[in-house]
Amino acid sequence: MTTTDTRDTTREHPAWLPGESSRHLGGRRVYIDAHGPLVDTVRSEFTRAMAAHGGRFVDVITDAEIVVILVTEPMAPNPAHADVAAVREAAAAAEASPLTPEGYILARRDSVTAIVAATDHGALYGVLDLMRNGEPAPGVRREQPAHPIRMLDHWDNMTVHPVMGAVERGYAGDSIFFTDGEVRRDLDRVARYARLLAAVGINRVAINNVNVHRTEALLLTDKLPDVARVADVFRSWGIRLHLSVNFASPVLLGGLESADPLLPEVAEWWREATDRVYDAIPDFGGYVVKADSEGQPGPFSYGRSHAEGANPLAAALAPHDGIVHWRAFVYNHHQDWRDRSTDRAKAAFGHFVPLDGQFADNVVLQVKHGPIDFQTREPVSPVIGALTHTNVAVELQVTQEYTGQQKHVCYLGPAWSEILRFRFAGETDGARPVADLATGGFVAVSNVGTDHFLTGHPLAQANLYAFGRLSWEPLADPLRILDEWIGATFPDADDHARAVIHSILDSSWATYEKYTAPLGVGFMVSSRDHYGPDVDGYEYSRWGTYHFADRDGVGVDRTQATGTGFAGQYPSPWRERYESLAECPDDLLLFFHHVPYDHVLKSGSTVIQHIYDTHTEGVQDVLRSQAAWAGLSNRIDSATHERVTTLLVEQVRSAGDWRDQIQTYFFRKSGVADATGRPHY
Ligand code: GCV
Repeated sequence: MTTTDTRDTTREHPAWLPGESSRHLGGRRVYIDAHGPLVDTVRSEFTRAMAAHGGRFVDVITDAEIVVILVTEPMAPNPAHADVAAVREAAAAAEASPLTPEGYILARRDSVTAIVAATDHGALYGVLDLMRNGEPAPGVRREQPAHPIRMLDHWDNMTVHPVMGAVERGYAGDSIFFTDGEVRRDLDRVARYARLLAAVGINRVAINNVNVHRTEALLLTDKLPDVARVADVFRSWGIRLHLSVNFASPVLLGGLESADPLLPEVAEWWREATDRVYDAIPDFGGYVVKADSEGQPGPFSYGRSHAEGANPLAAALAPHDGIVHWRAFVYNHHQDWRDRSTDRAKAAFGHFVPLDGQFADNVVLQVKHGPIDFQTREPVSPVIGALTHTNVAVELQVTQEYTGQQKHVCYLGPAWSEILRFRFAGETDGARPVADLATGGFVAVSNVGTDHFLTGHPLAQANLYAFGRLSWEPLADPLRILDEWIGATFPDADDHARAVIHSILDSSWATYEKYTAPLGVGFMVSSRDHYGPDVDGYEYSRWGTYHFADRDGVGVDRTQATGTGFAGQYPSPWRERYESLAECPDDLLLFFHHVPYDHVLKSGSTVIQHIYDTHTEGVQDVLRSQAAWAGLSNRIDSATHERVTTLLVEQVRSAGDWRDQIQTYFFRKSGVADATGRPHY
């Protein structure tokens, strides 16, 4: 079955912005008193919208229906501006509490919409808000990002990698940046992607895979002029380009004998290479480094710590305002399954927490949200709570590696929201959520490719949208964000159609969880491609991802009392909660405990009956979604309807496969009959 459409001859789906021009900007009289490179982008959006829908620029503010102005500190009183109520109110709000560089105020009064910002970046974001959401409600609304770093990482390869393809863990066609070992000549699609990203507040993009193979290593040197072309495209949308680099670059590219980070010639190589990057790309964002992880080289080869490894790269970037994103995904991937003392979940804490305070100021430690690997359900990584003198970015995965690979509907906004709201100190007054601990911002792995819908599954666009919006406003309600996305993406859909789309997506993560690995135990996926069930697929492997099911019970004992001790990496009260069988939340029970099948959950069900029931329910949920979607056939565009219809057939098949294999596996292991009398194989 073909689930992606990589024809480049047709324009891709417009997603949450109108493809060519915004009808929200057209047909209006527009006054712009602002300047800067990003205001040029704003002006050209208005020009295109006016060509398509009418409207014109005016010279006198009192003639305007849309006003875009920059305010400075202190604000120069401009009597003409003060005559327009929307402007007056927006400017007063800006004066009362100064705008941050990317912030803006939207005000609407007497048929005039005013966008007031302090920089061209803020003005761009204000106009993009208007394009996405249409006219604001009467009144004054202030928007500003919670954090200045809101970034997407691409795992794109330049050549089709024999195992991983064009995009590692990509499910939406080929790379939009690279083809045949080169940067694409035609970057129109990148420009449209950049516009979409800016509209949800993304301001940094790393364009190549963190697994940096030989060809991709050259992006840092020989291929720089081509990288600069991509950076030019992103720049007009206020997005800085980053590169993933190979830690051994001084050897691979520079011909040095060693990449030992403490050797002066190695530090010098990084400085010179970095200076050349900035000659080509003055606003270059920095490096992403996966070191000593899954075969990538790193400082361990030279007996150096990760801080010693990161700091010379940081020193090379610092004079240019660049950042090193250093990934904390470091663990032993040659584990012996017989060895019960090693626990992959504990690895990152062990490597990085002792180094707290040793990283340079422009190093951001990029920590996956959970201690294992983007599973459907994991506890929040304790590393995020433990580092108090290191910049930490929370890494999420928009590409659905373990959550249905953009063949299954799985809206991840609610999952990310739980992570961002998690409080290591418990529910006490003043306890800070993860959203506040992310001093290095938010990063996610993108889900985009050359597919017509950008994301393979049209409804997977909602995940890209939600990541952007949550990185701007981490405590926003993910279901409100979902409705925003539906409104912007299906502008012509009636209320019924919008409600149906909402109902299919809102609980789709919970549904996916029901029919896959139970109660937080994780994996149970095919080890070949991480798609579909294979309960023992990783059970005797070297990757450290086990469930330990036997005839009596299932789960990983990570307690301090009798298990690996991982629970002890949390501060109180979570350390005690996770340790205690009675207090551990049901949805993480098998992540922390090995329990007998007749263990009674807080829900009142036994573990085995929960497994039987949820797997049946999960498939029923998908069947309901399928029926609901079928009812939309004449209510939304036919291309989207057809693609989702095809994918739902696959989701129903795959969910049924999961249900049958999981139920059968546990029935055979435990010998416990299903209390409802359901037959198992
Ligand atoms: C880019 C998981 C994925 C790998 C990925 C790795 C990482 O192990 O399966 O494909 O590599 O995470 O995040 O570096």
